[in-house]
Amino acid sequence: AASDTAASTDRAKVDPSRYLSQPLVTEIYTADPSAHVWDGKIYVYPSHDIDGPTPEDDLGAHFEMRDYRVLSMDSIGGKVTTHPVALDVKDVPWADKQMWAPDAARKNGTYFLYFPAKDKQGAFRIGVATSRSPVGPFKAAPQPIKGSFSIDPSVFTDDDGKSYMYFGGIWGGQLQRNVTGTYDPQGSKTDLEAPGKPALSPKVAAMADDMMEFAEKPRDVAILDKAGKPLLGGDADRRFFEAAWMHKYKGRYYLSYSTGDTHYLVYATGTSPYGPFTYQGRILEPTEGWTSHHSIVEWDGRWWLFYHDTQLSGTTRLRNVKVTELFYNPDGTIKTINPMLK
Ligand code: FUB
Repeated sequence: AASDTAASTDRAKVDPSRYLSQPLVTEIYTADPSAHVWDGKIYVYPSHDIDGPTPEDDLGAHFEMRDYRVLSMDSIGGKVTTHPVALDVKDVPWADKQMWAPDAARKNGTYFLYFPAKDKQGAFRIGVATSRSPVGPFKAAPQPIKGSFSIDPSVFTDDDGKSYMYFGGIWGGQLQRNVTGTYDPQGSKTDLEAPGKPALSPKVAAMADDMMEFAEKPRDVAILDKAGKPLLGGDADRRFFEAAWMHKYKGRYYLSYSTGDTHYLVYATGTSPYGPFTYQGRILEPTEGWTSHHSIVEWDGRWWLFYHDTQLSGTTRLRNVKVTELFYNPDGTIKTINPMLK
């Protein structure tokens, strides 16, 4: 992610009452919140940001996270508990560094933590770890998920019980280095470098019954404009960058994601978990800090957007997670949220 420390530090001096919502926790820095409701309680699986020594660059080398900690709460607006370390990179045999945005799932009483990390060759892969408790500790599988690559896994379970992993991210997320299915360290640094061609797509794969593997080769998730044409690589305000999330509202599938260098959270809708999805609009205008990453869940009959900004630190690498209510229009479109109050 590009450097914007000076700009965001200035914005951090803004009166806190101008923010739409306040950080969920202040004792640690957290980002990329994946929220789930299990047994009436809300669990948030965030990245755990730390202040490492690496300078900022366009590939996010400054996001040097080494472990995960789960947050939980009985209600939105209620007390938030920060749980002890759920998984440390030193306990993941294949992983070297950069424990980026995770997600979790539950099946038959087992909780699954899915996480990206760089392996010893510097390639992002996606790992899985299990626990009998939603807050861990989790035990990592010895190898990354076979056939996995890139970053930002999120696992959606449909009404029929079938689960799908969405994943991928360009630039530092390395999707552009995996176009052939094999990691190419010499591949393009950022994207396809073809602004007039279809943008790189997020990936989706159905999960095997045991939730430890893909049941199929990951497929491209097509994101189309209203005319049915794929969004192009040069369409930076709308094309996929990272942070895919799937939710279902009134029978329709909503794929939401970050546009990265243009800092929007946007969404596209479809009639199947595999897509294609038609671009609809923005969910969240740019927040403080370079990255934007979110999840959407229903709790107590209302819909909630978990997101992050850099209110506490004013520094892109040290983020804090937040939550705000999400509203739909009668036609199923989502009302755009401005994270800063006017
Ligand atoms: O937290 C590290 C990376 O920054 C995530 O994987 C991206 O989605 C972005 O938020």
